[in-house]
Amino acid sequence: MATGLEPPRQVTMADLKGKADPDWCPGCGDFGVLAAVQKALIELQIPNHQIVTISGIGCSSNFPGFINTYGMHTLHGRALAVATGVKLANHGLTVMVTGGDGDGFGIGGNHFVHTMRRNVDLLYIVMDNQIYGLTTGQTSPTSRIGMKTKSNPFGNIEAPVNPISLALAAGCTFVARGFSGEQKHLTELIKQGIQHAGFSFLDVFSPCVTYNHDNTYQWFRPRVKKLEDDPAYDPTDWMAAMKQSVLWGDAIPIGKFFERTDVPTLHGAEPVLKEGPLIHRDLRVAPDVARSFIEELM
Ligand SMILES: Cc1ncc(C[n+]2csc(CCOP(=O)(O)OP(=O)(O)O)c2C)c(N)n1
Ligand code: SF4
Ligand SMILES: [Mg+2]
Repeated sequence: MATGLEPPRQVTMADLKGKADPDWCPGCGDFGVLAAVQKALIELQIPNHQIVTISGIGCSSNFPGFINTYGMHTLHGRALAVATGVKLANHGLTVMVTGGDGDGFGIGGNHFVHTMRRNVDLLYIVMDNQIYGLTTGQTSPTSRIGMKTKSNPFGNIEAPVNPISLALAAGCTFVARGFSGEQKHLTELIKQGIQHAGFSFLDVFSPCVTYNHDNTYQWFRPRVKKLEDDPAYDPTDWMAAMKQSVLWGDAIPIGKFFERTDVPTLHGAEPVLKEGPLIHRDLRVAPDVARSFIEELM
């Protein structure tokens, strides 16, 4: 018989397993990201009723369906706007946004920049496969010059977005990059991103094994170098982070590029939220006040 005095139950993988199994292609990098997120939530012991996972549209954006938290599968490129609303309505929740490079840096590029400058307290994980996976292999904003895709059969001619430099320039307060082939390292970055008070951006190399035959696991593995392996690297140094962000070639840095903790979060700066989350407040308007508003507008 339950007495109500039992210690809180441990969060386990069984709690976080989604009701639907992922329908990603066998070998898709997104499996590694899902496993790392679940592991991070278990290590942090955050109960799933306190988590909301929000996405846009894409293979990667199907993520909320595969994890047992509250969630919303929204519109292409609009997940960050919805997540901002969720966080402002109840800033007691852990809010994660999950999506792809097309969703986040193409159609959602505008929201990406403004959500960072507002320092909305959430973790944004981009499963960056440098291609549009769901729509069967078109050029994305992070596809390299020369890459042949369904939409650029003679090779991409547009310079790619550099998500890390862009995040640093937009004032993002936590900027990191992971690789789905480096599970332990990725899990650690996810934990740090959740714990950071402010906007945490995590770009993850998450290979699309079906449509991107250039940026494969085999291509990334010898190139990725962990910033954490260099004891001289200081993640509070913005200039050093910017310098690392432009490196691409035989050595590609992964890890925490930058973090600062002196910027207020959007909900922390908003005077209306000082008394606590809106969700716990009585926001009803008294009938006489409502009537006077209506009369003023008539
Ligand atoms: C407004 C709108 N425009 C275009 C589409 C078609 N569309 C769906 S997903 C997608 C791109 C997905 O690429 P990405 O975000 O990189 O995700 P991935 O599938 O690679 O994980 C596009 C163009 C759409 N659903 N809605
Ligand atoms: S098409 Fe690519 S991104 Fe989509 S599930 Fe398959 S491997 Fe993953
Ligand atoms: Mg993609």
